[in-house]
Amino acid sequence: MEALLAELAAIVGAEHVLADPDLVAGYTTDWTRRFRGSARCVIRPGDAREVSRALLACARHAAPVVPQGGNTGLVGGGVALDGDAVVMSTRRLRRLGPVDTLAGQVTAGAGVTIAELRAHAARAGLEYGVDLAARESATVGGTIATNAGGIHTIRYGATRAQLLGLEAVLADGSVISRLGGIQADNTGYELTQLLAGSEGTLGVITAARLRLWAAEPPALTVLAGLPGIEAAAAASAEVRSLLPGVRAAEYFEAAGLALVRAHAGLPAPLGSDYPCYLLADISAADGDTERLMALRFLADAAVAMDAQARAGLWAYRERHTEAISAAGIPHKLDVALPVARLAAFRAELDEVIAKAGARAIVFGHIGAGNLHVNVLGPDPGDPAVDDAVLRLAAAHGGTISAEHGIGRAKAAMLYLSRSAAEIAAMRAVKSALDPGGLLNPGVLFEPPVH
Ligand code: FAD
Ligand code: 2HG
Ligand code: ZN
Repeated sequence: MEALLAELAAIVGAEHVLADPDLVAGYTTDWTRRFRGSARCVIRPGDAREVSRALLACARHAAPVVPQGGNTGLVGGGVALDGDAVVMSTRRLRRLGPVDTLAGQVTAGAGVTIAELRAHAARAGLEYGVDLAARESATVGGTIATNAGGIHTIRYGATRAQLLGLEAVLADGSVISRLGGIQADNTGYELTQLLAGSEGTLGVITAARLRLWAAEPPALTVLAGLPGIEAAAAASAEVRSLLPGVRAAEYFEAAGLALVRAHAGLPAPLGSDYPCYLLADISAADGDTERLMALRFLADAAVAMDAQARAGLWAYRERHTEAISAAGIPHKLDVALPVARLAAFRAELDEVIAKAGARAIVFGHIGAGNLHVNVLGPDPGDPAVDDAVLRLAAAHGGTISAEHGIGRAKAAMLYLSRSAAEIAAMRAVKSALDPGGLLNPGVLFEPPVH
């Protein structure tokens, strides 16, 4: 152990090797507090060359490596659970290139946060397509590794769709780099996309070349009260069919709203209470506002046009995650369903949750068919409710992870969404690129990986 620490200190500098348990603790507990572990140390390399040399040193000492960005992941993929591992924090990889306005692209280091990237693009009159409530901490590398979705997925796609190339270090220390930003490039396997969503199991991403979009005019935000999820899905579809500029279509329910209001001290958003709510952001062109106001479901709705009022409405949706965490340690089950199955899934979910003696807070990105089922009550170590909810989603033709990934939380249940043939192919890729199982063992696949 001492030998490994000395080697790592020689590579990244002693000040960037953290072994003091108090300092390491922040890197070995996840954002939800459901996953707590320990690590030999945390290292904070400053560039791809240091990442490469550090990976080789860890391999020589048989120390597994857990890549970590902002540690906002919600499936336990970025924290070391057993004390042998080395956490490799990418937060020092903060190079942020000038915005290439001709191509509408930018190169960003893996440790740049989404808030920094979005602000950088905005200064050039452009927009980065991914945004999420964890924006102040979530990193470029972490969002690529999880293929993060977020509030604008229905407008711009998930992180994958923003990705034109990346720089990454593979388990054997080799560096792959495609940061040239060439959009038309048919030269064999698409390694960039292979690493997107790989959750730190195939390589350590050190930088990325990202697509930027033309900034849209300030959006209009609408919050409407509705009688049920079916009505919310129908309202979301109605807005999208009538207006081209829908940037977000989000969903939450009375139980979540009550938690958020109590936690944040917010007033009721509308004159009456409703079972559920649709929050939509619309980049309205001339004439669209009148068409919007004519929509039937807007019987009781708040409409905000200026930034402060819009933020006020968004708080009811965006503060769900923190309000739930303040109430307990949640089981986070992030499913997506065919939109036509949402109502049936939601009705049966109540029975599953009642059987578990738990309570569920349900919200999400309804425009993408994505529901975040947060279950409070069961012990953090008890997977029974996870199993039941994910089985229910699979039975309705849904996926067990819409945007947060598989991580450690769902590795044992990957088979619910992927066939045996697919899992075998995925394991073959893992074994080819990381034959020693150096990177993030236990994430995505249950061990052993061979
Ligand atoms: P981490 O949590 O540090 O790591 C996540 C995974 O990526 C781990 O498996 C880790 O090993 C791997 N990883 C990290 N960096 C690298 C790298 N450089 N190279 C290789 N592997 C790496 N997610 C959504 O999709 N949509 C949302 O709307 C959303 N909202 C959120 C709101 C809140 C309040 C919170 C707390 C989380 C939210 N998340 C959301 C989840 C989380 O923010 C995303 O999963 C995000 O992509 C994680 O980024 P991170 O930098 O924190 O990564
Ligand atoms: C969101 O959409 C995030 O707010 C977090 O994906 C979801 O806390 C959650 O379950
Ligand atoms: Zn989400």
